Amino acid sequence: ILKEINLLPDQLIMTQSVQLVHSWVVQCLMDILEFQDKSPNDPRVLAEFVDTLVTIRNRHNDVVPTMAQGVIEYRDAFGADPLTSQNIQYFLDRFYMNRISIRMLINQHTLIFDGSTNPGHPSSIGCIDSCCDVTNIISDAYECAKMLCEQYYFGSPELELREINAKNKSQPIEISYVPSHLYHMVFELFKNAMRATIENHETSSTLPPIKVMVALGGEDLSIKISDRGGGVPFRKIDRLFSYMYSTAPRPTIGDHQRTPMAGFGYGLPISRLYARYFQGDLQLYPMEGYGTDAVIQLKALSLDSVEKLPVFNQTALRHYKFNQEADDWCVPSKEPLNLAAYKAAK
Ligand code: W6P
Repeated sequence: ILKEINLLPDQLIMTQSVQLVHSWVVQCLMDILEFQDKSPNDPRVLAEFVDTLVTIRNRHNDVVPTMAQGVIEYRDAFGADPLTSQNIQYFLDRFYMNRISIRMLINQHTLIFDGSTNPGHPSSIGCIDSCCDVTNIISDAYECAKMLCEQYYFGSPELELREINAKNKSQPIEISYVPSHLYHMVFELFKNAMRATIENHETSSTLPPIKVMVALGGEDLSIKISDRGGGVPFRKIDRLFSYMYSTAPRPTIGDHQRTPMAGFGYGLPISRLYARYFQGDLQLYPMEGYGTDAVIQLKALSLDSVEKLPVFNQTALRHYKFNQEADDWCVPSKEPLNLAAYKAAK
């Protein structure tokens, strides 16, 4: 990742924010290297290692808003050209995927080396729940989004939740998963769905409910969250996932008290990374004028849920170096529409 940071546009690397994040990454590498000659069998070394991991985790708490600050500084100074946007998108998807993985490993290690088991969650090993109750987490995330929504808008759409467990008709839907990841994704989608619903029904007295469908099949667990918030033009969907184009207000670093309702900017792309991290995905299907379906696909089988990580190789390098090639599809709007009129005008 350090190598990839160095391939970013110079003016972005030079921002104070990216320098800061870079220094954190370097420091963490050095902290970890301290342990290369120490014995993992010595309990004091293990305790010291847990302390180091906790220090590392805390040091990186504000990476996302800090990087966002750097991108905003760059965008304000040099504009948002599609090429740089593509580079930043490629980099941040990989950088944040790496971060999700490392934080998950740190959490796993600190929870397990803590020595105690979690009595409330006998099916959990560290942060992995082998019987993660999907519907339960969806309801919790809905309730929390609803509270936020009511603070902002003095009202909130109802939830209509349906589920089908095709594997085991009468059983609750359970998969092996990291509950906090699932919560993060559905919470983000609920905030967006609620905001769209309310802003699209400002003049009406009733709010259409948010409808959620959960299905467990032989391979996939699918969650569809449908709102009637008027949708988004299909052309603009990519921007909702863009680190550069998402019109986030300047994030306040260190201020975790006031989380904005929706539109922090990085909620959707990072939620999609959580889904992809265990080989799933998150997609939006808008119907402009009506509403939006947000669909999360996850692997139902733990054997399929293997982590997805970036590797730095020639292909990655090429993404940073040679992505300014010509388009291999024509752009119809830039061609003369009516050749006769075009000639007459000339
Ligand atoms: C919208 C925009 C959006 C993003 C994510 C999830 C749901 C929705 N609904 O209108």
